[in-house]
Amino acid sequence: MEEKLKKIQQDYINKISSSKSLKDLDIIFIELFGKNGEVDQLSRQFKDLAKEDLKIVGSLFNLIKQELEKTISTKREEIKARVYKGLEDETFTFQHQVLEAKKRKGHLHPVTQFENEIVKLFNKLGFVQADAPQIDTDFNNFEVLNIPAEHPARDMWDTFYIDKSSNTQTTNHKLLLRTHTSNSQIRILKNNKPPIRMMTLGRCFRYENVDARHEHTFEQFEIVYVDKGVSMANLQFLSEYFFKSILGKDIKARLRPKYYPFVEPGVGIDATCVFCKGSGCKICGNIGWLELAGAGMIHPKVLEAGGINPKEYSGIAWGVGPERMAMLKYGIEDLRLLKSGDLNFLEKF
Ligand code: FA5
Repeated sequence: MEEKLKKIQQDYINKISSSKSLKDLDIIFIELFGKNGEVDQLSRQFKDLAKEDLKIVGSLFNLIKQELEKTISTKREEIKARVYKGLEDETFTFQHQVLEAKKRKGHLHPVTQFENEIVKLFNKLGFVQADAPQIDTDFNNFEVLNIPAEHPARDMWDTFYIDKSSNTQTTNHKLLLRTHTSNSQIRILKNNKPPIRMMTLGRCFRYENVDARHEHTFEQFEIVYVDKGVSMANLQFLSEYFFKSILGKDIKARLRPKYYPFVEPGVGIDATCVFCKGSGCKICGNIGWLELAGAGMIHPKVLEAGGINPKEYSGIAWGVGPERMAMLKYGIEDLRLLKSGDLNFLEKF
């Protein structure tokens, strides 16, 4: 009986130490201590033993039983610790995989892609980027551009004003969300000497009746070109260069008189309608042309405000809506889709 006990002890110590999972240990525990298990069967044989033998075997039996129970419980803790650490590793791997998947699928917003294309195009002609703030003074956005308070042109560019109590800047001028990138003009003129070839890109805001072609928050791209002898011919050339490069070689530019207080003369610039190629359709209102930009010769008063002598230099300024152009380039029927955050739409680009 003693030998049998010692064999069981040795066999099960080996089995326990080589087990790999909590499930393995559960099986071993049942084999040993379950109903009809090794311990149960041995104890049933005790009744056949002599009293002296029972004393020896009984205490050995208890010792071995306790040892096996303890070995199982130690092994159980060891396996648990390993599993938890493995789980941490697995969670890390999972998070890593999610990040990798995101990296693979992400791409630039279609308007950003389009704007990068425009910037590259004008870089080629020597234009460099200038910056202007989205929150600006009434002075930079309107007054210096020949649009004093109460000027009727302000009605076209109503915007959102910043509450005076939250104005932490040291200016007495009203602060507002800029209505156009033309707020860059005075900064460009003041900070640079002719010849000047600069461009500004960014977000603008208007108190707008939102519809398929108008957003309250939208992008503009603007160029300022000042040198001796700059004329409307340069404007015509740059407009056509721009439209042909972006929308196709068969697209022409047309200048139409339009009033902007900060240019003289001022023009609206139309491109041949990309949908009907000029023959007239529903989208262009049967005109064959679509207005894409506003532009003109920089007003002498604005040049002077920027410290440039209008008798020596002349300049053109030109502002376009990249989202309106993207609508034409990609055949998007509603401008609002671009800022909708709708992935079904955005993933098409
Ligand atoms: C201006 O904003 C002038 N600052 C342009 C300019 C620059 C004139 C330099 C002279 C010299 P206008 O309001 O027309 O002009 O806007 C210019 C372009 O911005 C429009 O042709 C259109 O493409 C885009 N745009 C204007 N309002 C919106 C709007 N609410 N949503 C989307 N795009 C708009």
